[in-house]
Amino acid sequence: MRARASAGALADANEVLRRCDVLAGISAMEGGIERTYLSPEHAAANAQVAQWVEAAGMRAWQDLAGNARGSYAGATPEAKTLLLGSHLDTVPNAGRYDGILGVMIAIAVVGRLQERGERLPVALEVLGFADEEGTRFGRTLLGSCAVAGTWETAWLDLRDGAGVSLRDALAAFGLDPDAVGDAALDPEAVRGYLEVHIEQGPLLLDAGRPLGVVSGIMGAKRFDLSMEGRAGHAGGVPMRHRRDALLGAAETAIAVEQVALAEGVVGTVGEMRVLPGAANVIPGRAEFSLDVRAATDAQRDRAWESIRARALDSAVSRRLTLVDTLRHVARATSSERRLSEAVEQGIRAVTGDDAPLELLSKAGHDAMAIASLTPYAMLFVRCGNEGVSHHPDESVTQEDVALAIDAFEAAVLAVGRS
Ligand code: HGY
Ligand code: MN
Ligand code: MN
Repeated sequence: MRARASAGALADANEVLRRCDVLAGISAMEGGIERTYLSPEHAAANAQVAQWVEAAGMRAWQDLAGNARGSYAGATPEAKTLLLGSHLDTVPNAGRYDGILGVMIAIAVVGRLQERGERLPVALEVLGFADEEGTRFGRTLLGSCAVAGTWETAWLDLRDGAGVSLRDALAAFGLDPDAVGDAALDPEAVRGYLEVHIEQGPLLLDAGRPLGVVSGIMGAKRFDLSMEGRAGHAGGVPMRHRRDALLGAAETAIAVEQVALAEGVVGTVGEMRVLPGAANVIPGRAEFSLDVRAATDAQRDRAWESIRARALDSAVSRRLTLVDTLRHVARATSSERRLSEAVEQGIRAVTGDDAPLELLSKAGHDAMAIASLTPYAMLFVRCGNEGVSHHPDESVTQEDVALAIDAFEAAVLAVGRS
């Protein structure tokens, strides 16, 4: 099976990739990509996306949560709305396609309908979600939760690394903190949600496939953990008298890997702070993150219990105090069968692959939040460079993006006309 993209699709892909490069240049980080929720870069990216949204024949606007939006009316005013999109925010030192590619492809597909003057029995709404990663406030999917109707006012008290509350950051961005929840859509008015995203793993690459369909998204929990011991002189305190907080944290990080391998889940300690943080002082305190994910919520929670037990053993043996705080929960979700069949049909049509690869996503996506509002399906695009993501080496090919645009258009038309 050797898929060939059309010349038109290659040109569209070229423009999509160019736009990803433009957005990569809107960054708070010197020499890298970082764009976080309610930052000046968020505002600049939304302004740039609005220009592309209008050029594609949509009404460009920003919703009450700061998501970039594009509205393309259906053939009749009472038409339901099919949601298309992904996210525009990034992790620190990010790749340029995670989230952004999906928004650019959604805009490209609507642009094709506009060029043909085609209206569907559904309206189309492109959403560029403002905070899928949770980089600034630690809780992810804030933009898509607002649209899904699962926004929690308690989140307004979340604070970023500089101590700025989400409430103050929303107000400084020009949004009304108490109105964010009003961004919620009416489930009755929505037809479904389709998202294109890079795979962020090596499976499509290893299988020699440009595209894949997503069966579901792993459930995730994120925790803030701390080990409290006693700081002391790096020379004067005998080894057996120490209550070294870093060693408790390090033993816990090793336990995360061992439990994940034993229980078939994924676990990551991505952040760690050692206090007071001096070469000649025994660490009195270690603060670290834990991200644990699994195909089912029960499996995820069992793994957390195993990890917590190991952390507690380490704390007791080292006379440390362990504190764990749950920071984020996202339940495991499955894509919807008929929407996924439309995505599969799109993949078959453009690649000739009569058995498209189906993948469970270990990465989280806005679709898991939107699943509370309406059913979803996702189209994955092959990642190059061994599937690396959340890294500047994140890569896709023009050919695969061209195939993704054609496949996504086919899926949107199939769902929109059904
Ligand atoms: O963490 C994730 O899986 C996603 O990239 N936010
Ligand atoms: Mn990401
Ligand atoms: Mn993403």
